Amino acid sequence: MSTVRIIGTPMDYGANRRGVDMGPSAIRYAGLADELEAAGVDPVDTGDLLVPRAEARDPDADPPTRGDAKFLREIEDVCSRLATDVSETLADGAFPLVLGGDHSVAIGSLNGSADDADVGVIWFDAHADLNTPETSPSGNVHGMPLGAVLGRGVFGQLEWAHAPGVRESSIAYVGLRSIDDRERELVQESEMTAFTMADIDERGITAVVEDALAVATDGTDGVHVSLDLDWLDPKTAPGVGTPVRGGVTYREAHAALETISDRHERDDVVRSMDVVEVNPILDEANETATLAADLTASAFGKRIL
Ligand code: EXY
Ligand code: MN
Ligand code: MN
Ligand code: MN
Repeated sequence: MSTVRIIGTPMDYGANRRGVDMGPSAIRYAGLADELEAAGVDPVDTGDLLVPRAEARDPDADPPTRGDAKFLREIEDVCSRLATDVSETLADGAFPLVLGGDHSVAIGSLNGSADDADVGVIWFDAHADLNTPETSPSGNVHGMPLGAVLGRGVFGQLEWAHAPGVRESSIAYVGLRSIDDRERELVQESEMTAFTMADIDERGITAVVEDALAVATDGTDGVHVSLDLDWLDPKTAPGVGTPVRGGVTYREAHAALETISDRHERDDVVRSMDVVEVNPILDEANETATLAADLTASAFGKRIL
């Protein structure tokens, strides 16, 4: 039985709304470990990474905005430690499952996963998350993790952020529907593959995810799956900070993660995963965290029969 190491990363420095730091607790409370056991894996919860409270920041210290990225120093501190935990988990032969936290935690997960490997990425998200401090309209780093790992803009000089083992041509978006104007150009000019909601409407989720798997496995040592809960329609996943209408349904989301796990069972292709942007303050009776736990179990092989 394979061991899944759960690494909680209760960080909200990258988001524009507070509360996403409670995501790891909410997902655990929703029964993640039991769900994973039922899926046939051995979950080992390593607890939460220490994330200093924003309120404990010394008000006389340098301002938290560096360039046009808010809390970049704090995010560097957390992501550097997370990268070490993820790469050690892989070296121990276990599977790192990172619970966010806002999506900037993926800078740490991907730097850890691609520490010593070429890693493909499947990015389930309403958003492209490809900004840099130079292009971001908000300064929120949760809109920048892919820009960071690709070493775009100022991130090219930041070793903790840039992950050279992640190549543009090995990244596939699934479910895009909210892109800034500048980001649209960046996606179109890039070598990334972008499957939008329109592609899912036209072709169906299973065919799209199979194509995304083909992109992310081609010439790589394995795949990182990044699941942003705002990928789903807000009617199904209300507890997120940046909801966008027109997302995937409950069934489409399950079918997507089941497609990933079917492929993984055949070829052992998935090496790491993060589940991010669950905001319990904005949720309805832990519905979004419960969905996050459920979808994660589907990714690890839970089935109806
Ligand atoms: N593109 C916008 C920005 O960069 O501010 C919104 C980003 C939202 C990111 C969410 C978590 O996926
Ligand atoms: Mn995101
Ligand atoms: Mn998003
Ligand atoms: Mn790096």
